[in-house]
Amino acid sequence: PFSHEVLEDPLPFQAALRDAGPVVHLDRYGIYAMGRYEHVHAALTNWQGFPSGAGVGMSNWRHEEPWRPPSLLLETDPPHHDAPRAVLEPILSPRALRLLRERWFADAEDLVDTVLTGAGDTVELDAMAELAETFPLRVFPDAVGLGRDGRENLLPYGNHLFNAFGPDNDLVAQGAGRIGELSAWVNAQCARETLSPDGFGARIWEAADRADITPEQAPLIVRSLLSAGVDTTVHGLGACLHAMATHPEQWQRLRDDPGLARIAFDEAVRWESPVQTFFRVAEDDIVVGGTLVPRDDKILMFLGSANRDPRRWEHPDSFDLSRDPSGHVGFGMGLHQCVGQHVARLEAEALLTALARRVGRIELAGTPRRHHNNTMRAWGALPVRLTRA
Ligand code: OVV
Repeated sequence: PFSHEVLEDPLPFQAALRDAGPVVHLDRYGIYAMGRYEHVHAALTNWQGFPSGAGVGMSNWRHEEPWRPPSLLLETDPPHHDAPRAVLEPILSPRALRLLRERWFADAEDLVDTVLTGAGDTVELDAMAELAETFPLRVFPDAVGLGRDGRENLLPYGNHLFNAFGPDNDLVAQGAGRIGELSAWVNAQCARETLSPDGFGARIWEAADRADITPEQAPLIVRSLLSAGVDTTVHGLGACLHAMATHPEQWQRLRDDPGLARIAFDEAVRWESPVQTFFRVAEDDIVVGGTLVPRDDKILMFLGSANRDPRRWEHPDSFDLSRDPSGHVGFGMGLHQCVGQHVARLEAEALLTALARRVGRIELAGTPRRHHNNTMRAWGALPVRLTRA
């Protein structure tokens, strides 16, 4: 699953994985893998049987040292998981985000106006660089409370982190040279003194004042925002823009009813699964669909494959705003399900609404280029032509 051929187009591999059985052994890595919705969903909602505390990447921290201090959210199990999760959830809740909604919608309109300015009826641009990256990088670091300097470190840090969940291959080697410097910057942003007093980061530190978490836990929870909150959203938006550029009838539907923006984003997350995979470990010998998974072995949960499983979805490969995408596992499932999903949806809703108002047509203006990452399904370049409404 981590070869460049599969990263370029994972769909044939995913179909083969699902058809081979509920659980498949990948001899090359000595791991198990699940590709069907039913079993992925069941495993994700069984944290006792398939815990996260041995890491959610390929390497098993019962036997190997983690490359960075583990995440207090992603890479832990109850009871340790619960206080950090309980602190972060209300900070990122739909209710808390109501305060950001107007500003983010205005920021999205500004950005779309800027990219359309000066052009005639049409403008050609790279939708990754100009929209999918620019918008999250404009609104999210401000919301966390970061300073101005060094924000360009966020994407390469996340890119390496998501590569590091996979095998120790060329992609990890490419990122290894800069990761010391990038980690030092990220870690410095998590200190109380570095964060503005009115962002998500400051809210996390206030939880330490209330002793809901310890002062040692606070910076690591801020680190989770910076780790999981940027690349994921960028590639979720990229997936959505690519889907729209290749499905003009769905773009028209969104233009006719911008209230579909959230459905459009979730359908894009199902269709593309920007986060393709996470691992779990077998707590004990466990039989899944007739196959024994031995205690301590790592199992790859193929979220992207579950989201395209024809056993669960009608016409899984079609991007269709009339389907109900809820139940997709693109944000995970169970007690680790993405705590930032409401932030991602709000960013998407703001950008898609602004585009739907001003852009009559979005179409490919060249061949898009994939960006290969061991965990993310991503575009490196997405040349599009926008036609003013
Ligand atoms: C979901 C996710 C991805 C990467 C990092 C983290 C979480 C984290 O908590 O650091």
